[in-house]
Order: sequence, then structure tokens, then C-alpha cells
Amino acid sequence: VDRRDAKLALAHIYVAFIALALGGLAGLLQTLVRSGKFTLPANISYYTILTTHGVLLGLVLTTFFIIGFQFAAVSRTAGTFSDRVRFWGWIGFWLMTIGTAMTAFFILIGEASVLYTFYAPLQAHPGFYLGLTLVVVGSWISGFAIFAHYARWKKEHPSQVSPLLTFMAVVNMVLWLVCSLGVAATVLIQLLPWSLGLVDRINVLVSRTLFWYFGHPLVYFWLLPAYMIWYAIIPKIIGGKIFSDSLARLSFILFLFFSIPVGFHHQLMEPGVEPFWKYVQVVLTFMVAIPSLMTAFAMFATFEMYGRSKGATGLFGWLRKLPWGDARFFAPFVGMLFFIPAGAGGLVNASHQLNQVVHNTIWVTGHFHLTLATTVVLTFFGAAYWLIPHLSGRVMTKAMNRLAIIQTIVWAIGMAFMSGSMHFAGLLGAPRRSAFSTYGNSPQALEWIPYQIAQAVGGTILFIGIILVLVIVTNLAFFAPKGETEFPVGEVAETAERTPLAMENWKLLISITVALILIAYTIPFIDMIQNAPPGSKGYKLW
Ligand code: HAS
Repeated sequence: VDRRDAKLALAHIYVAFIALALGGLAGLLQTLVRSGKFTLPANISYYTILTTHGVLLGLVLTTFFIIGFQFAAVSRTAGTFSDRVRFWGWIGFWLMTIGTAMTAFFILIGEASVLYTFYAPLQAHPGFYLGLTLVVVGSWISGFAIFAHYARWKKEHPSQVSPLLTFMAVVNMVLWLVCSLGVAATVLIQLLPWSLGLVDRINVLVSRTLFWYFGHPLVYFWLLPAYMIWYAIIPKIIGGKIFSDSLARLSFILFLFFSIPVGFHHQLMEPGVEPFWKYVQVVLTFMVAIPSLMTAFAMFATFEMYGRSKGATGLFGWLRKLPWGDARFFAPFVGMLFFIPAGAGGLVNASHQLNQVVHNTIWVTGHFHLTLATTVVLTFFGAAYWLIPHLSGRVMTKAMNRLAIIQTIVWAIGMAFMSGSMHFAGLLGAPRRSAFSTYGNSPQALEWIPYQIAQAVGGTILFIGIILVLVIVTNLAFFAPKGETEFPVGEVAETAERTPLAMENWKLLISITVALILIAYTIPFIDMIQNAPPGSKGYKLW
């Protein structure tokens, strides 16, 4: 990656890891409070800490890492950015950073304890919503910078299929752009006027629906960069080949189609939505599991083909040939392993009857600590181990690689404790998002306490994991020996089919995406506005 583009990517990654340090500390405090063994000072609320944790890790760490990684990946595979693209990349970065600082300020002074899902009826200071708006606008500018670079590449290479990583980054940013329109709408049309006192009530159902129109694809905006690393980079790291370029692209296209019209699976218990539309969106949710199953298949195929090319025999002999001592592979691989139970948990959530058991329990928190905080985050850590030294012009030493392997193991153990006990406590009915309470020593609540203590043990181990990764990242950015580190990009296996150009027919891809969204949302949305509670006026958004 060109030195100037590297600077842009690194700036994003630094902010991401600062967010990890602060957000991780908030996470540790939360698990301690929930265990009942620790009390926060009287002027700090549990919900302030919970919001800090969710916003910094769920929104800031992810968005900054993803955009930084994608800038690097696009520059590496589609060529150095023009000055104009880089300029807009920096504008996007600064808007996002200023927005993040504003948002964090209002959370920390206790004026925005609205959780990372911030939909009504919780209300924050207008400054919180303005900060979020800057973050979203900044990310759109970065997205358009990537689109402009891609368009130039396509113009200069007519009738050629674009580089895989660039294509994937473009799909992810299209997904982001289409879904973040929902959050922009609720913030600008409802939450901001309401918190400024311009209107005195808003339609809560519409606010939640617009949030989840955004909130579910958001999780795929986090997942797809991990899949970019699995599909396009891990094969090179292990010394193998990409199983199929077109399969990888097809899975990304399916994510674009199916990850947006599924928000109702977060609202299965919502009384204001007709069961028929919940059913439609649950069917679409099961469709969105298919590209993940395709990804599992492709990863197994890549590993097996490589192992067999090295002489492995037997059903699982290829496992022995994988580079277990290389943290760039080991951390994402552990992430993949965790995704097997994590994905199964997602399918439980999406099943209407089972959702009634787990909804709003700490099971859901366990689910997203396996998906986001393990599968995605461990893959990002694994990528940081080559990306940061590549961008900073340094090399990772053997000692740091060993520490990174230990970090991965510590993370896996901490998460098994924390997320495992969250799943069990959730099945016993323990609510999510509540500080320690025995509910008047009710026998049911007393059953949860051992699990809450196990969560605190897991949280403490994970905090050690955060310290370790921060040591490694600081070393790679500033202290590791100078030298050249490769940005690994895999080649496609000779046995793979040629990728059809039609896969980049954006008019068709975007039309199908929009059609699915309209089918899944138009009628229920009209219903919500028409049947708004008495007292609503205007378009019944307020
Ligand atoms: Fe989810 C709630 C359904 C995936 C994140 N999810 C959440 C929330 C978050 C989140 C943050 O239907 C909470 C939101 C809140 O605060 O309220 N989720 C799903 C489904 C999937 C899914 C069906 N979620 C994710 C991913 C996330 C994420 C990914 C973050 C990155 N989720 C739900 C539902 C709710 C929900 C409901 C609402 C619950 C409620 O009531 O509130 C699917 O996409 C999962 C598909 C995945 C698979 C697994 C494939 C396995 C692979 C690994 C292969 C391994 C290899 C290694 C190759 C089918 C790809 C093997 C090697 C060997 C040697 C074995």
C-alpha cells in the first residue's frame, strides 16, 4: 500500500484500538457490577457504563477498523488512490472522529445513557444525536471515496472483473449506505427534533423499526470484512489458494440482498407488527444464513485442498498441515470455530417460538459476544498482526507472534466463560441490560448469581486479553523492528470457474436489493403510521 494511503488507513486503526482500550474497561466494570461484588461510585450509572461499552466497541471500534482496513485493501488491490480520493478519505475520517468525540462526551457526562441501540423511548441530549450524524455522514463520504476509486478502476479496465477484495469492500459500503439511511431517518426526523423539544412525542414503533432496518445489516457490515479476510487473505497466509472467486462474490451479493429486509427478527415480540410480516422477514433471515453456510463450505474446501496438496491423507489429516504457530492464521481460525455455535444461536433467535424464550434475556448478549466479540474481533486482531506492520513499515517479531497466540487462547477462554454463562443464565430467564439485582431475593433470581460470577471471571480474563492485544498493537505500530511486511492477497485456484462479469451489474444488484426492502417493509410501515397511537398528528411520525 502506498505510504500516503497507509497513513489514512492507520489513522482509522489507531482510533479503533483506542476505542477498544476504553470500551474494554467499561465492559470489565459491567461484569463486576453484575456479579454483585462491586458497586460503582454513586455518581456513575450502570447505564452510562453500558452505553459507553456498546457505543465504543459495537459502533466505534468496528466502523473505524472496517473503513481503515477497506481503504488499505482497495488501495492494495485496485491501485494507489488519487489525491482527490485520499482528500475525501481524510474528510470522512475527521468527521467521524469529531462525531465520535462529541458522542462520547455526552455519554460520559451522563446525558446520553440510551444504550448503543438508542431508539425511543430513551432520549439523549441533542449533542449525542449530532455526534452520531457526523459519524454516519463521515462514513458515507469514505464510502463514496471508495466508490469513486472503484469506478475509475472499472473505466480503466473495461470488460474485466474487478479485484476480489475491492469488489467486496464496495458491496460492504453499498450495504452500509442503504441501511444507514434508516438510522439517519430516525435520528434526523424523529430523535433530534424530539430531544430539541420541537415536538413533544414521537412514534416509538417507527423509531424502533427504522433502527432495526439499520441494526441488522449493521451486523453484516461488521461480518463482511471478516469474511474478506477469510476468503481472500487466509488462503495466502496458509500457502493455499482461494477455492472460488465467484462463490465468494455470490455470497457477498446474497448478503447485500438478504441482510436488510430482516430487521423484524429483532422485533418478533413487538405487538404493533402483523405476524404475516414477521413471518416474511424470518424466512428472509433464514436466507441470509445461506451465504454463511457457503462461506463455511469454502473455508473447509480451502483448508482441505491445501492440506491434501501437502500430502495429507484421511478425513481430517489436512488439519495437521495448517500453520498453527502463525497468529495471522490462528486468531481468525479460532474466530471461525466460535462462529459454529454462534451461528446456531442466531438461528435459535430467529425462530419465533424460541425467540419468546430468549428475547431480552442475557442469552442475546451471549450471542453477540460470540459473533461480534469473538468471530469478528479475533479475525480483526489476526489481520492487525500483518496489517499494522505493513502500514507502519515494520515486522512482527517471533516473541510478538507468540504473545499473539497466547492472546488468542486467553480471549477464547475468557469468552467461553463469559458468553457461555450468559447463554445459560439467559435460558434461566436472566434479563439483559440490568445491573445486579436479586429481585427481592426471589428464588429465580438467586439461581442466576453463580452465572453472573462466571461472567465476571470471563470478563476479567478478557480484559487481560485486551491488555495483551494493546501491547502487541503498540509494538507493531511504534516499536517493532523496521522492515517490510507483506499484505497477503490470495490467488484463485486453477480449478475454479471463471467469474462472470454479470456479477458486477450494479443496476441489477441494487434493484433487487431495493425491491426486497420494499416488499418486506412498505405495508407494515404504512400500517405503523396509519395506526399510530391517539394523539399523534401530522404524518404520525411524531
Ligand atoms: Fe445476530 C441479535 C439472528 C448473526 C450480532 N445479533 C443480535 C444482536 C447482535 C447480533 C449485536 O433472529 C443484538 C442486538 C441487540 O442489542 O438487541 N444473528 C442472527 C442470525 C445470524 C446472526 C440468524 N448476529 C449475527 C452476526 C452478528 C450478530 C454475524 C455480528 C457480527 N441475532 C439474530 C436475532 C437476534 C439477534 C434473531 C435478535 C434476538 C432478540 O430477540 O433480541 C446468522 O447470520 C448466523 C449464520 C451463521 C452460521 C454459521 C456458519 C459458520 C461458519 C464457520 C465455519 C468454520 C470453519 C472452521 C470453516 C450459519 C461460517 C471449521 C474448522 C474445523 C476444524 C471444525
